[in-house]
Amino acid sequence: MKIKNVELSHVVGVTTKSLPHTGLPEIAFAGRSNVGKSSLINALIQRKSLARTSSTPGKTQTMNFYTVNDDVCFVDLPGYGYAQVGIDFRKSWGPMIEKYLNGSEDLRAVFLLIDIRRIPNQDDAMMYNWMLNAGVTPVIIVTKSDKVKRSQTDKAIKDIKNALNVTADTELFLFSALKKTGRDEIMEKIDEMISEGGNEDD
Ligand SMILES: Nc1nc2c(ncn2[C@@H]2O[C@H](COP(=O)(O)OP(=O)(O)OP(=O)(O)O)[C@@H](O)[C@H]2O)c(=O)[nH]1
Ligand SMILES: [Mg+2]
Repeated sequence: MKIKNVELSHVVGVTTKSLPHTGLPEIAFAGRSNVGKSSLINALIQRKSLARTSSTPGKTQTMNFYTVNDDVCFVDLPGYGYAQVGIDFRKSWGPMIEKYLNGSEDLRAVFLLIDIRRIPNQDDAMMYNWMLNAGVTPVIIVTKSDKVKRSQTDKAIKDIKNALNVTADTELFLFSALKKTGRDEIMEKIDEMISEGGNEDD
């Protein structure tokens, strides 16, 4: 997919009453705070900082919908698991994200991001198992691959797969926002998912 135009088309906060109906295939980006969700979206859409990133965890506090070429919508979700974010926010995000994940008619896939240096925790496992149960295509993106030596990459991936107990058909991509490793492969996967869209009921 060639990126022609990108627009922040919807912002959903905890007080937003109804979810947007984009009518486009949606791909949501989930994962712990600071794992690199917004950075991955920027790399995919080839914009330096349309999705706001920060070295302080808890930057994204709303669900931000980025419409790409009127073909697909990327949904940047607030990260989970960061205690410093006000407790009220944390309480309300759970239901907000859950409502979206369970209620969106257009959700095509969820990309679960895992930091290459961290063993997935309970929240990650819950997210992954939710995807399997909901019948949403799970894709794992191992982020910040530039942070470990190449000789340690295979072991890190193996540990992540083991901790999540991944199924054989779960796809996994290695990604670095710094080096853009994996960007084109992930985009190809997205293209594939979008074009498969019409045959869901087969
Ligand atoms: N070295 C390196 N740093 C990265 C990479 N991806 C993201 N970062 C850094 O990690 C920090 C967090 O990135 P974000 O993209 O804001 O993370 P997020 O998951 O959107 O965080 P929240 O919105 O707080 O949930 C930033 O300082 C990024 O520059 C990467 O591939 N390599
Ligand atoms: Mg973010």
